[in-house]
Amino acid sequence: MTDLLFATTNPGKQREIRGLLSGLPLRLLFLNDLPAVPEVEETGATFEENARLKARGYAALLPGGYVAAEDSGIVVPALGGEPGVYSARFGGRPDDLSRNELLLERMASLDGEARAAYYEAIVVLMEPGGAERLFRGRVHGFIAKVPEGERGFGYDPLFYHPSLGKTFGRASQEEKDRLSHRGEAIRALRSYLESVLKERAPDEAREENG
Ligand code: ITT
Repeated sequence: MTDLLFATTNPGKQREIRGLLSGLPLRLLFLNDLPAVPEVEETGATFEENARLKARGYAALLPGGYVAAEDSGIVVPALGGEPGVYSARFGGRPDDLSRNELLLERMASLDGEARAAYYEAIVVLMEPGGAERLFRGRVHGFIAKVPEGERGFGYDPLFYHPSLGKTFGRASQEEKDRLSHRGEAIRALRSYLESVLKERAPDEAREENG
């Protein structure tokens, strides 16, 4: 079975990606499944640049297999796009709880439409032949005034989705996957992989049968 290395160490992402890719005829690996590897620095100014940096930087770890990386974050237009690409290290704060506190502090004087926010995810896939493919997802919502719920990870207790009528922190995994930036991007990756694996399958079967 072909390997797909999804180059992330974030446990929340890993859990969601595993669920969204389940059942594919691929062996899914994460960075923690490999011996210690040097971290690729995320020096890009956009999610797309960082996703490409990570996918290219980790591609050599798995010659002959697929390597994917995702860069994502939450964007608040009223804060000039913050936290954006700095979502994982917003204000230098060390954990989700204190980053959420900082976001609430920064938004203390904002109401209504000024609390609009979106999550974005960019996934880059490096194919065994060296080709590079990009998949995107975005979900719009608002930053709640207080954290609600303990599900999900990161900014989920603050991310209120209007048609769901609750924060992602209160949503089930199925609800979040259906609506989220990651759900959209990984479903697009999944259908691409399904199509290439289907094309490859007859060739491989011929080769195996001699
Ligand atoms: P990897 O680079 O190893 O994948 P990371 O956490 O550093 O892990 P990013 O640089 O892409 O990944 O940062 C993504 C951050 O954006 C993440 O740490 C959260 O703070 C936030 N984020 C992204 N998607 C989220 C989601 O679905 N729910 C909550 N927060 C999310």
